[in-house]
Amino acid sequence: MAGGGEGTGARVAIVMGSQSDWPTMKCAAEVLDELGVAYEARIVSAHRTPDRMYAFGKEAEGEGFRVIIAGAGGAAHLPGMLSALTHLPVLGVPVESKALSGQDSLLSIVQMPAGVPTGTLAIGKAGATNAGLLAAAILALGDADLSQRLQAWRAARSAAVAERPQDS
Ligand code: RP5
Repeated sequence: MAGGGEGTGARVAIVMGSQSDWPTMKCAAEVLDELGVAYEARIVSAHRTPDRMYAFGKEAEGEGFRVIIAGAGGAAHLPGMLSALTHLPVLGVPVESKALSGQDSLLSIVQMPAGVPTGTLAIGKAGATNAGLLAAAILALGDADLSQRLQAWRAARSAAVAERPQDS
């Protein structure tokens, strides 16, 4: 894992409401690894550990983070609450829930009141991967080397798409 501890220079925080969110949120971590972007992953629950959430939201910028990726499922209040606590950009990932397949997560994250923005990604692993890519794109605005790596990553993805389908 890139980053991995306080004072390591991680610019991206990946936070999630539960250990059970990690298989989804790991997709953000994996793409950041591929792009050489340091991150730190933590469990921060809006409901079960509200004091931890408050402290993280207030201290994130001072810890050196520049972008927060926040994933949660069900009554997914973590991304919006963090948006209320920090001026850093917050990218919300709706984790696919068992009861409502993530529709609850999506609606809990997306409909923020004007003035408290939370970027909202797709439900599940695709959203987590894209949150990682968006975090990298935000950081790349001030990092020419990262911008080059991101463009190369995107170009490689395009090059990997065959022009014609084949029987497997
Ligand atoms: C949310 O409740 C978490 O983000 C998770 O997606 C969901 C279920 O959590 P667990 O009961 O699996 O810990 O707070």
